Amino acid sequence: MLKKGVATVVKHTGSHYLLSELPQWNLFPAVIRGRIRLKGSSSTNPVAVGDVVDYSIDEDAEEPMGTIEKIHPRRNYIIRRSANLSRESHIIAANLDRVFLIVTMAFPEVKRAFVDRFLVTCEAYRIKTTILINKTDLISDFLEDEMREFEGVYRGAGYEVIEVSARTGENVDLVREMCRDSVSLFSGVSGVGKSTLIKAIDPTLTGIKTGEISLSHLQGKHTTTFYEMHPLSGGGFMIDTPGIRGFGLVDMEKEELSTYFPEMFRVMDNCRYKPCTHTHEPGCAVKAAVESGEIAAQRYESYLGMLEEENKYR
Ligand SMILES: Nc1nc2c(ncn2[C@@H]2O[C@H](COP(=O)(O)OP(=O)(O)OP(=O)(O)O)[C@@H](O)[C@H]2O)c(=O)[nH]1
Ligand SMILES: [Mg+2]
Ligand SMILES: [Zn+2]
Repeated sequence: MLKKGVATVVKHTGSHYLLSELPQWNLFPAVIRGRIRLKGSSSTNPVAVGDVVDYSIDEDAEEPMGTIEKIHPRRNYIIRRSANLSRESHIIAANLDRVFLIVTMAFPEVKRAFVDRFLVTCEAYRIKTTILINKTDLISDFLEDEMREFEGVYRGAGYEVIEVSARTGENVDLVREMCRDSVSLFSGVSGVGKSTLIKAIDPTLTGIKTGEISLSHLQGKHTTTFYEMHPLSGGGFMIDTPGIRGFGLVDMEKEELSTYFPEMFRVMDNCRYKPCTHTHEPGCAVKAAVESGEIAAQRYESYLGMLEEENKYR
């Protein structure tokens, strides 16, 4: 008999998708009917983990394989440009309640331009984002200063920054609590400990692979290769992702870019000219806030870098 229903995409294996009727966890495979295309999108993946879809499945078949008939409109999503100067984009995941951006102070070292790009994309889709500084068990006196400075910059901008350690369990209970009753996503470069942290949050999750840090490059080895949602025994669902190599912005008007920097958004109402690019205009409140130290110079420079990059694409 042909059964129809609504389910959430929890994994894309390359050849097919795995679906589950959340909040139930009843995995079954499915493929896309024909060529579902996102209207006007150049995305390389029409269906992403977290997508809610209509499906049909012949339950009497020997090896039932569902068909994805339709993708429901997305509440939000995270998208990045696939490679530098490419027009193609990749949807990382859709319909998220919260994103955790995982960084480490060393092994691998945090790249702030990457962090800022990532945060801008989350702001553009109004996704609540929390920064986790993992591997605090490795923090030495030298890194301690850098960590305090990092925290100052991002807390100052308005973000929640939490120190965690998958190894010692520091603040793991807190993160587990934040994940309850929601769909969350772990993102960050390879080797920051995304998969290790998920296993710390829910030790019953076996079968999640973690990788060593390459000692010659002090980087991760791209251990996780698929986007995959996991049910957490403490409640909620967590999407583990492959380490991101680079993060290009997609679909952003130059005029709106500064509104995705919360600390600029707070003061830009006082700029003399509107719209203001916060570059050359006299009476710019953002530039004044940078000069007074209220806005971190590093964040402002990231903003200028993104503006510059947007110019290249147009
Ligand atoms: N000292 C220390 N090491 C950690 C911690 N968390 C993770 N690691 C180590 O970091 C390395 C990489 O961990 P993974 O969980 O595979 O990293 P990942 O972010 O999932 O990496 P990709 O899947 O490649 O994107 C492993 O050797 C972990 O044991 C931590 O809190 N402290
Ligand atoms: Mg991983
Ligand atoms: Zn301005």
